[in-house]
Amino acid sequence: MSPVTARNPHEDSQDKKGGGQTSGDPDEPVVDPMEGMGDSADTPMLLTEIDHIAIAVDDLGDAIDYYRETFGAVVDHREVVESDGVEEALLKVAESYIQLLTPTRDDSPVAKYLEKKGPGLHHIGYRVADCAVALEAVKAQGGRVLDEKPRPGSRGTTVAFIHPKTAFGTLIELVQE
Ligand code: CMX
Ligand code: CO
Repeated sequence: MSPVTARNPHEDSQDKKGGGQTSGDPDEPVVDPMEGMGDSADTPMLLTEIDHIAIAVDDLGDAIDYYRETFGAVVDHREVVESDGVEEALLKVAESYIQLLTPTRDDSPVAKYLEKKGPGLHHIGYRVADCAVALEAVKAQGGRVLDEKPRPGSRGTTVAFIHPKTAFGTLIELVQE
């Protein structure tokens, strides 16, 4: 029998060693192969797709060239979001986007990020059916949010950002198309 089917995840096991995935080393912690695998009956799945992966860059043109020349990925949408102090270029990958992000002014949060960390992964946008519902779900779980209410994002979306502190260090954006 495979390790995944070997044990009932709901059992209050005194004998986890019998079913968990181990190397046989008695000192190694037992891994529950079913952990996180959809046994939470009361939490509906709110994420419908990866909307975008945002990458902070110093020079938007250089980054666009890199993606075109290396991967043949081309710009699908370009927009300045003045209220956020950023310019974005969206490159479509299947139903998701790579969002190349650059600051439009010195006090932009993305300028601060680049100064501190240099170019790189900035945030992940998870697509949701209803941004307000997803945001309330985050708050109900004690998650800290950066946007108390959904607000306009780029290309006519409605978005809200979640504080990375309560999201395992990742800046998360909820995106409703
Ligand atoms: N990764 C991890 N942590 C980050 C982070 C990142 N990329 N960016 C910010 N943080 C941290 C900060 O260090 C700060 O931590 P502390 O509270 O511990 O000091 C915290 O997150 C809050 O950051 P902030 O910049 O001080 O908070 P603001 O409320 O001023 O701004 C946010 C929050 C998310 C709006 C801003 O940081 C940002 O990223 N703006 C750009 C938004 C954007 O991409 N707009 C494009 C349009 C939207 C879209 O459609 O994608
Ligand atoms: Co984004």
